[in-house]
Amino acid sequence: MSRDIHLIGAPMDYGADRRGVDMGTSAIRYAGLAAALEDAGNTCIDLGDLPIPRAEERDPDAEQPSAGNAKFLREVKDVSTQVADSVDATLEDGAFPLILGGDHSIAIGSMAGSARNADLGAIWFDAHADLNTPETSPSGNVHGMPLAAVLGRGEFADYEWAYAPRVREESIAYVGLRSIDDQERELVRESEMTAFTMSDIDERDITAVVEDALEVATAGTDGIHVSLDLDWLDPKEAPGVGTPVRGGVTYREAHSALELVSQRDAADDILRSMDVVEVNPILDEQNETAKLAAELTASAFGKRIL
Ligand code: B3U
Ligand code: MN
Ligand code: MN
Repeated sequence: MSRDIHLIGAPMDYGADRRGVDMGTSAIRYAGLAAALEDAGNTCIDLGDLPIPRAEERDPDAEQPSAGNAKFLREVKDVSTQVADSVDATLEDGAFPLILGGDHSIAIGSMAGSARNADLGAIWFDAHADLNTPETSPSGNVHGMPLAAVLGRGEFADYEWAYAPRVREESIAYVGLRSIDDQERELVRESEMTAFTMSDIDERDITAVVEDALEVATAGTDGIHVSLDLDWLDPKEAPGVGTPVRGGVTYREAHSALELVSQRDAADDILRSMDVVEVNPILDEQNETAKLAAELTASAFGKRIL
């Protein structure tokens, strides 16, 4: 499936604890993403970065909307709205929105925009469940909450910029979970989402797990969102992330997973939007994690060895 891809940069770090993830958009571009996508048979237009004020420029006295323990909610709202509008406009143009982060809070806007005019499934490639609400979050960092936000859980039910009613829990599949907070574990267990942990990958292998995840996300939906958090990979492969967790997927497993997504897309035209998040160049080694992000994205868009 050859696609007209529009790159949307979201240099966002208000959702994470550590500075530097805002530079992920530049690092992934520098790693050759656009050329890799074109080599794989797509066209690619870079829409540039959305205007997101740097932490140093914000007004610390400005009032924040109340949402328990969620930090920088005003900034998150602004960025989510910008991302959602840009994703929606790209889809209206008949192009494919590929959003570069930035921390994982940008997925609120990616999914909210992608689900404005469609029933949207999702595959969440991540070490973390990202299902905390402001009430359960141990950190207050919104990058640990994007799924709760689009599902309208807790206080997010009142935020029209976050809650995306056309994303249903039963159409979301996690792949590769291995770090979940205590209260969040209960939320995942009680939810209608399908959660494939690293143990499932150990037992069944990546192919079987990703095929099942594709079934979950495509059944009864108009298309799927793929959210690729680079901390999904083992830190040996992807050191440049803010919250590394040992025991992640290998380089080969990661490519294999995204190739499966691409093969299914070639057959059934399932992909609607994708984001690539949590690359932190300050913590990276020689831009390796950004290069990996670019390579894996190319695999999702048709790159093959032969
Ligand atoms: N679950 C923790 C940690 C975390 C979530 N996502 C990332 N880290 N990248 C939290 O803060 O909610
Ligand atoms: Mn995440
Ligand atoms: Mn993560």
